[in-house]
Amino acid sequence: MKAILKDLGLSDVNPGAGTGTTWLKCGGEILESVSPIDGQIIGRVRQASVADYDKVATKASAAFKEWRMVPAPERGHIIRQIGNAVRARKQELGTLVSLEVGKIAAEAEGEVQEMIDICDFAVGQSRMLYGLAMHSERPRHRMYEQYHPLGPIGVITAFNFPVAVWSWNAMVALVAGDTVVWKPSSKAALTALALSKIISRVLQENALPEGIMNVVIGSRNEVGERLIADKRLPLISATGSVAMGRHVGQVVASRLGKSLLELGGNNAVIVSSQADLDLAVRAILFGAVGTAGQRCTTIRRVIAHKEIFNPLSEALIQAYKQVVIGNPLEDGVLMGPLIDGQAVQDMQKALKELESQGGRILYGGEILSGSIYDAGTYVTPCICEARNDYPIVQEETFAPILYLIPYDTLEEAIQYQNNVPQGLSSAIFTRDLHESEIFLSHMGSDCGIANVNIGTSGAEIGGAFGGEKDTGGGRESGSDAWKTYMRRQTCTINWSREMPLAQGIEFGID
Ligand code: UN1
Repeated sequence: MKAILKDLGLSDVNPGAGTGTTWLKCGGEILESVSPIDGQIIGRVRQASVADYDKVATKASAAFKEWRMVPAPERGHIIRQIGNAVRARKQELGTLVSLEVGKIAAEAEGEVQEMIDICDFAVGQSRMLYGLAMHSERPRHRMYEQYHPLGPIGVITAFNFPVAVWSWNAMVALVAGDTVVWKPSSKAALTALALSKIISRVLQENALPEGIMNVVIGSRNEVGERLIADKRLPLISATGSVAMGRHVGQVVASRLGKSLLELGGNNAVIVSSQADLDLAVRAILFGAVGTAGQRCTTIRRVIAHKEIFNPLSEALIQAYKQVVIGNPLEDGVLMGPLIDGQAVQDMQKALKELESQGGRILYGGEILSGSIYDAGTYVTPCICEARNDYPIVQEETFAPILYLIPYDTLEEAIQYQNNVPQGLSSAIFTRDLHESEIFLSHMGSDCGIANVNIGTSGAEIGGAFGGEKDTGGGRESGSDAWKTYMRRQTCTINWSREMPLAQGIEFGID
């Protein structure tokens, strides 16, 4: 462990604020990064105070003036180097992610791969920051739109994707000509520092000024509040719970800033009587148990046709029984610990509520004890029978709890699927074209992501990622999500020697 930390440039106590090239002597309290695998302290961070945050934001504002003048393809050239540097450290970064948040190695490296992929995407985007050209209604006029860099951007990220989700925002913001102030989750502070160090090296090698890529680790109540209220940051992109996003959205809106919110999901898979059940079981296993149920895209509900409800639940229980739970760095382990003791308690509380509301646990849900389990936060993944309208089913519990809900008609299934406050991801398993097209049509899923014959999680970076309703409405990562990180300008140029007005208005003196 020590060797990996050293290799990633981390020491026993690390400064919690940096401007890309300089690390601040921070004035906040010491934060211990505790591994959920065994409760051991991995390293420490001297957190940033509000004053430290202010210094960083000042640097980010100053650097924006320079970074925006670097031609976009040149910015892409820097991002290519960042992507290559991360490629060279993929395994070490993956291990740190496993140690800090408890993901199994394959998934931890998978999210580092997401960062590498978004870097490649951003390099390509650097030559494709296109605006449209329109035909003016006035003679000898030219009209077009262009996209300019927006400013220093605030990025708040959650513990569960400490590499990928930040990079979707940060790499796209960088290519857009923005500077970034990143406030990562305190539960994944070391991963954030390791990434920041990799990027610092690239920025330094290219003799770029400080303030382009900044990180601030500090308390949510002080540093977080200051960041979201900071008028210098025209856009705040925040990933996390609905409650957090509601607050961030309100504070940012009150200063008329822009916010990009990627909040909770309550993702369902409809399994039709026409489904390939084997395919469905494999997808549900990964979607519900992967990352120990701590993805915003985790499958939380399976809405199963009555005809296949019993065989499907039997097959899922058999599959769940084979899940090896343990140290996420060991071969063969499919599920690591939950992030912390609070998450274990939240899961237990949700299961109690389910039972009091009339639901039934079919498999799992225990807290594991004995040997390695005692020092960590391990549970067995859980399958329950439930109804969609139970209050607990309407909520996102960030744990591996899967609710099985029977349905009769596709119309009813879609109604259940949509009848929750959240709207992130959704899927249908069917071999019937008619059913899948209904699901994808405007009378179908109301989510930001809708899949056929694949699960709800594991989205590719090339698509726009995000969801509707309480999920917040933001879109990040691929497609045209880059536009959120830029300001659009409509330009009209008169190359005639006349002054015609739009709408044919005559106005003036002879
Ligand atoms: C999240 O949980 O916040 O689609 C993001 C997925 C991953 C990202 C999840 N690519 O599951």
